[in-house]
Order: sequence, then structure tokens, then C-alpha cells
Amino acid sequence: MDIEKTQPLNPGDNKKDKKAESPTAKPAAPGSANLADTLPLNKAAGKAPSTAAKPAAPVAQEVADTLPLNKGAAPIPPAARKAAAEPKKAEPKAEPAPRIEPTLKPEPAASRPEAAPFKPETAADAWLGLLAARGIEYLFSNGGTDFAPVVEAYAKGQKLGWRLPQIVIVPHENMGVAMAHGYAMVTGKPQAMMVHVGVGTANAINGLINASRQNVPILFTAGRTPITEGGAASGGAALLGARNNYIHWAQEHFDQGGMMREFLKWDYELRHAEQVETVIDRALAIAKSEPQGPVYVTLPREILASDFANQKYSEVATIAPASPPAADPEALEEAAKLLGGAQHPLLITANGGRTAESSRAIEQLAQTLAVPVIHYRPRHLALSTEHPMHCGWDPHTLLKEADVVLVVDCDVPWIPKEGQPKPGAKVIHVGPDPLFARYPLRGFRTDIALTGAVAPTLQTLWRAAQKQAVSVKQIEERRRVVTTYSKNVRDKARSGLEPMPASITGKWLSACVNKLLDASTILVNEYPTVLEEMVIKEPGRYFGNPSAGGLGWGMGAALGAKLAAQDKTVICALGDGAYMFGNPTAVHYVSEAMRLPVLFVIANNARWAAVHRSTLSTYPAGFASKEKEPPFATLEPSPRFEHVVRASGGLGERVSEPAQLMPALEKALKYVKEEKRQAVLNVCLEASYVKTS
Ligand SMILES: Cc1ncc(C[n+]2csc(CCOP(=O)(O)OP(=O)(O)O)c2C)c(N)n1
Ligand SMILES: [Mg+2]
Repeated sequence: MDIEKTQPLNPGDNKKDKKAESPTAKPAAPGSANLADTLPLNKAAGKAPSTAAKPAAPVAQEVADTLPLNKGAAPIPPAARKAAAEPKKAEPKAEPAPRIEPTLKPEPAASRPEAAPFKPETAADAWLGLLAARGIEYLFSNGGTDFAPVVEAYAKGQKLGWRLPQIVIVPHENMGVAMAHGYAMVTGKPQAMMVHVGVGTANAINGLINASRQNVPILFTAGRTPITEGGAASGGAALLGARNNYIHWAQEHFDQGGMMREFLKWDYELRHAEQVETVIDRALAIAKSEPQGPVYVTLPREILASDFANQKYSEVATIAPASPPAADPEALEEAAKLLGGAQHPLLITANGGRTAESSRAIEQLAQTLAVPVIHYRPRHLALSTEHPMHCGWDPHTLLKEADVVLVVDCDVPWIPKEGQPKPGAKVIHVGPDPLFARYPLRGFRTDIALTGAVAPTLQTLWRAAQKQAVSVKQIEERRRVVTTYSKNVRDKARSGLEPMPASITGKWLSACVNKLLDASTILVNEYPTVLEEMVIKEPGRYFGNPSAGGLGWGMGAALGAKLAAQDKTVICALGDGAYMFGNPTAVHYVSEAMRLPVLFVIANNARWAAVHRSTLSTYPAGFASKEKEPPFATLEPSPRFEHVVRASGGLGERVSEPAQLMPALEKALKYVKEEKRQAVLNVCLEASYVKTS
């Protein structure tokens, strides 16, 4: 497969032509192209022929690559300009991507044959073995000096055949947390992660804020710099694991958990080997109890290295997660009366489709009582986009008419500045924490707040509301009206593939991506997908970026989704800004190392459109609105993102012409499915600072 072929950024540009014709560029030695790429870095390095390739001269900077996305803003050197005007030559055949066997495996520990009896000698041995015994399949890891006892325990466990979690090396903590997030959002099961002391934790905080606001359970752990100074001061014997490196002093925190405590459900420091079992079981039970969320344990090195041989432990968890909260029967009855008697009910949700059961409960209620459903900024889809009660993505139109609003697991059901429920309307909130008590400010009107897991609470509400419902005739009349409304919303909002626009728009890109989806495709969306264009019928197939909006989530989450659902195709749609936030080299490394092929589609507008959109909505007639190139939004010259993935053996292509898009998407998806390797499609959208979506 020719992975080197790329679309020129501007018509008439061809980087390879320029390279060959540049008067100053020395051609690389024949046959030496990509030589380094075809050799495993540290295995067969010695086998490289001694007639080493001369490095290509630095002035062979590809001209196509230096041109701005949509206009000649940057000054282009005259030689390059001349070269750019030369007619294209045939592209030389590119070398294949390196085929280095991945070192890690995506299979969970549980799928491996029966393990040898587990006999932990140290707290670190026990920590790893008990994680596996509690169903933790993966340990997302980014190590440092604090890991020594864990590394030693893992090596020992492997040698002795213990059952251990599978290590997933994540070269940046933020993408690692996003991966754990992606795994849990698909399976509902928390995994564990371990990072390097406070600095690794600091790198992960963005992802943990996302996980926290999305109620995603993760057992997040970090080493703690050794507590003891190695006996030097007193002249005594050093504890195993004591400080032996200069960084161990500066890395100490007064309160390591403090830097992110407000986004954790619980945090604790392991203080003695005897606590290992209790701490793991308590951490997991709390993370898995509703409302779910990440928990944090710090692990000092001496404690990890300490003796466990005389400790007792159980084969199974000793602490069960708490049962979900259940709504007060009187409040439920009151809500049922309101819902049953409503003339114009409206259901608004963001996370209602979190599980198959909650999706079913929403569908059942909406279908039988003929309640229109709006997914507002959804992170999950509860209803098929084609369902007659699916009324689109913006609540403000129906909100004006609604007399009863049912807000289901939704932190922000509307934007007060854009519209409010009418006076006299009743608003019922449902969810494990219907007041979102951990949010500092949230003033949406609340007449009744039903605390409870979504599925059972809605089922009970639905049954009770049916008994109090308006007449069947009224419900059927409402069904007719809502069905027509739902169809109109779809018909009006969808443009589809025809006609092909003059340049690629975000909406048209979404319509093209939609064509790729089938019932076994998962779409992970970090900002750009225009949902109106999507046809997604099954729950569990769409995941939108977390409500906290910490960018850099999508790529890692897509890898985590693929790890969790290896039989599914995973497509990740993201902006050019989001791609850069996502630690792409780390993501592409993990994709190759773990054999987790994902198709990444970049909606590249060479800017942070959202930043400018926000300025325009705040100062519609301000100075910035009149600027051709408003400050703080440019990402030009746009990087040639398609090159990055090739460093990890993936297919990288760029398209800027509408006619090229669908074939390029199909080719990239075929590559992901058949070659089982990742691909990046860098889609250059029309670039205009004035248009914001
Ligand atoms: C970690 C983080 N930093 C900054 C932001 C603010 N922010 C929100 S959207 C956005 C721009 C995203 O750019 P891109 O992915 O290219 O999407 P576009 O807005 O161009 O459609 C930024 C910077 C954020 N949400 N998260
Ligand atoms: Mg952008």
C-alpha cells in the first residue's frame, strides 16, 4: 500500500517534485529512502548497510508544505515559488510503512490461560495481583523512579505465571486517562492507571476533569516520591525503596491528592502493606457507586517495596459498590402526575444513553407517552436518530411550548440566555445526582429532583405516569404532531452529499463520514461532527466530548473504545486543534504498539473556530468581528498532520478538494479494516475566519 501519496495542499503543489527540483537539495542515496523506517529501532540496527544514506539537505523543505492552507499569507522564497509553479512530476514510489511487530498485546489478562498460584511477597506484588483478581484487565502506565517495586513485581509475576493486568504503555498521561475513559464509557468497567508522582498526575488532570464530570469510573494511581531519605542523616540502614535520586526531594508534595481533590470522589495514600486489599476494594467500590467517578491512590515507594508475606487477603472483592440511589416514592408519584397530565411534555438529555438499559427506558417512556426527546450536547445517544420521537439537538424551540420538562442525566438542559421554560411549566430532573452537587453554580429551575439511576427511575415513572395519563386520543394526537415535527427537523437540517459544495464544509464532511458508518461502527466525536447529518440507530455507537470540554480527549478515548470493542470499527472525528491537544505521536504509538486501528478524521480549518465563535457571540459588532484575521484563533501554517501517523506505520493522507473526499475516506477506512492499522485523513476545510462552523 502506498502510504506516501498525499493530496497537495494547494492545487499545483507537489512536495516531491519540489524536493527533486530544488537546486540545493541533495538527493538521498538510492535505496536509502526510509531505510531507518524499515528497521526496528533497537533490534536490527547493526544490520544497516555501511553505505549509509546521506541525509537529505534541510533546504529540501517541501514547498507544498510551506504554503498556507487557503491563501499565500506567509512569504514564500522565490526559488520555492518558482518550483511550486513547475508542472507536477509523477510521484516516486514510496517505501512501505515499517512493519515492526508490536510488543504489547490488546488481550485482557482474563482471556489468558489459568494462572499459577499467586503468592505475593511485597505490597507491590499484592497491588498488581489483587487488581487482576478484582477484574482490572488493563493498567495504563507511564512510569518513573517511583515504579521500581511495581516493575520488579510485574517481572516476577510474569516469570512465575501470576495473573496480572495487561500493561498499556501510554507515553502521555492525558491520552492515557482518555484511553481509560474510552474503555469505561464503552464497557461500564473501570480500569487502573499508574503515573509518575505529582508531575505525572499534573499531566493527567485535564483528562481526570473530563472523567469526573462525565461520571466515568477510573482507579487512578501515582507513585509518591520515597518518604525516607535513605538513612544518610542518622547513619542508619536505608529502607528498601528509600530516596536514591536527586529528584526525590523536589518531587515531594505536601498534599499530592490536593491538586485535584475537587474532581475526585475519594483519594488516599497507601500507608502500610496491610492496607493493600482494603484500599483497592474501597477505591473500586467508591468509583463504581453512583454517581460514578475517578478515585486516586498514591503509592509511596518504600510501602510498595515492603513485606507482604504475612498478610492475608481474599480472592474476591471484600467491599461491594453501593446500590444506586432510588427516588422517594412520594416525589415519584408527584412527578408521574405532572408527566401523565402534561399536554406538551419534553424530555431533554445528554447522558441518558449511557447504558443500554437507560436508553431502553427513555425509548419506552418517549414511545408510549409520545414525548419528544432532545439530545442536547449529547455524550451518548439514547434514541435512534431516526426515531419518530427524536426531535433533534437543540431544546430551545420546544422548550417555549413545554408544560412539563423532564431533564434526564443532563447537566445543562438549556442555555438561559437562549430560552427558558415558560412560566408555570414544571421541571423534573432525574439522575444519580440530579442537582449536580459538585458543580459550583447551576441554577436551572427544579420543581422536582428525582435521585436515582436513570433506567429504574424512568421505568417506575413511566408506569406511574401511564396510570395518570391524559386520554389515549390526546396521546395519539400528540404522537402525530411530534412525528411530523421530528421528520421536518431531519428533512430541514440534513443536506446529505448532494449537491457537492465548492469547498469542503464541516457539514458536508459530516455527511460524508456518515456514509462510512454501519451498525458496528463507533463514532468518537471531539467537536466537529454536525450531528444533524448523522444516522445512528443503536445506543453505544456515539460518544461526544465530555461536558468539561478538556481538549485532547477524542483520540485517546477512541483507542480506549477500540481496546474495549475490538470487533467494532472506530472512527474518531476531531478538529485540527483537538488533534494537537490529543498528543498525536503518543496516540499513534499506542495504536501501533497495541494493534488498535482507528480512523482519525481531522476537520482542519487551520484555526480554533470555537474561540472566535465565542468572541462573536459576546461582541457581535466588536472590533474582533470586523477583523479579517481575528487574534487568538489562527493555526496557520497548518501542520501536515498526515505525516505524523506515518511515523507509526499508518496511512496518512490529505484532501482539500470535495471530489477527493469520499474516495479518500473509503480508502482510509478500508486500510483500517483490512490492514488493521490506523489512518489519518487530514481534511482541509474551506478556511475562513469569518465563518465559525
Ligand atoms: C485543554 C483545553 N484548552 C483550551 C480549550 C478551549 N477551546 C475550546 S474549543 C477550542 C478550539 C478547538 O479547535 P479545533 O479542534 O480546531 O476545532 P474548531 O473550533 O476549529 O472547530 C479551544 C482552544 C479547551 N476546551 N480545552
Ligand atoms: Mg479547527
